[in-house]
Amino acid sequence: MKASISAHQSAPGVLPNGGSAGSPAGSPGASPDGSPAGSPNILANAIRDEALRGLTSQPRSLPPWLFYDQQGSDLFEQITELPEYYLTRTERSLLAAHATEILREFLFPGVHDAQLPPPSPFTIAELGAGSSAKTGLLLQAAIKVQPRLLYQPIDVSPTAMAKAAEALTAAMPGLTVLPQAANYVSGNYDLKPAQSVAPHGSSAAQSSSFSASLRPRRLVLWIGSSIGNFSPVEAEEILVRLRSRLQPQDALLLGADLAPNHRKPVSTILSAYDDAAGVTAAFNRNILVRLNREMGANFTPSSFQHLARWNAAESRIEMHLQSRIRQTIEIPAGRQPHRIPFAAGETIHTENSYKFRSGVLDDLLIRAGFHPRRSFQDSDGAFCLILAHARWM
Ligand code: AVI
Repeated sequence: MKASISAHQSAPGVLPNGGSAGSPAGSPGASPDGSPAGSPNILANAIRDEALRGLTSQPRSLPPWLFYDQQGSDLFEQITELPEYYLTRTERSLLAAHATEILREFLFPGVHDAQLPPPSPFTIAELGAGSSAKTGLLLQAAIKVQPRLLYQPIDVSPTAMAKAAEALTAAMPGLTVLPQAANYVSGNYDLKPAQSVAPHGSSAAQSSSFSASLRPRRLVLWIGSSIGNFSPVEAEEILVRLRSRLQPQDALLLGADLAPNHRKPVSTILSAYDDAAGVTAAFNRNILVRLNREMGANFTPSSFQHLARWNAAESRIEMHLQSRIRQTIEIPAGRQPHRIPFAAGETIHTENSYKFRSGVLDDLLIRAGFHPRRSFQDSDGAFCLILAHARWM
């Protein structure tokens, strides 16, 4: 069987090559995937508008999608390998341990028989797929169930997806990868159904009854704790938009970082966002480097200190850049530059990363039209994968 990569025609809301670089795997996005879509000019204008809006408001802020230029995406990849950043490796080990069970529950919800009927044809899609780093584990298990499989990664970065598609198809004969360059936050993406296939050797009459019971299904992955980079309201909107594209029997696999507990204290979470090697600090400051390059701003990145704070009331890590000194930043604009004064100690809020209680995730999924069926957690209760089917509505 030959593996193949197909290019998807541009959906509305597509970032051209040279737009924002790869969103984090599973990610990314956040948005990492909240980045705007359109031509390079639209992107440049969006950077300028959003950066100016955030920097001139009180408290000052910058949108986290600005992290992910090429340099920021590379730094994020390094973060995922840091000893302190438990999220990626924990999610990867959950996928490695439970891929078969996840697929079984997706295809045969609530069925515990040892003998299972042939499964419905299915496809796998992924929101904010980035480099699809962990997805291979699930695809490998899926291809054992269905030797010809369609995988539809959706991401703002065509380059990250193209690289991933090449590696995945080389490793998995029978896999077709159909990348879609789109911003999943806006909901402008397309989820292709699997082809309805009658089991081999069935008659025409049998195949029509099979196609009723073996309705093609879609499994959509939103993993990598990307949900954590959105406010609860935004996260629910993204889930509602996804649900509106699904049929009952389709399902979502959600990967989320969990709230602190006695085995994962706040200090563990804080270290994941303030590592000893300073990679997260460089990732945070890179946003200023990007504004200098792309808007002609005159930030001195080293005059801003990286801060990671635990906000218990909101159950989230906040990243800030704190001005070490009193200073004024200038951003060119026509004849008069924008002048942005900073007091010593004043911060720019750059990112939220929400940590969830599992009940909160279940409630969120139910409100968005899903039925959470199984949750998989590591032994420290640090991270979870939730499989949720689209509910009848
Ligand atoms: C992409 N996202 C899930 C990461 C997170 O953990 O919130 C982004 C990140 N920020 C700092 N470190 C990693």
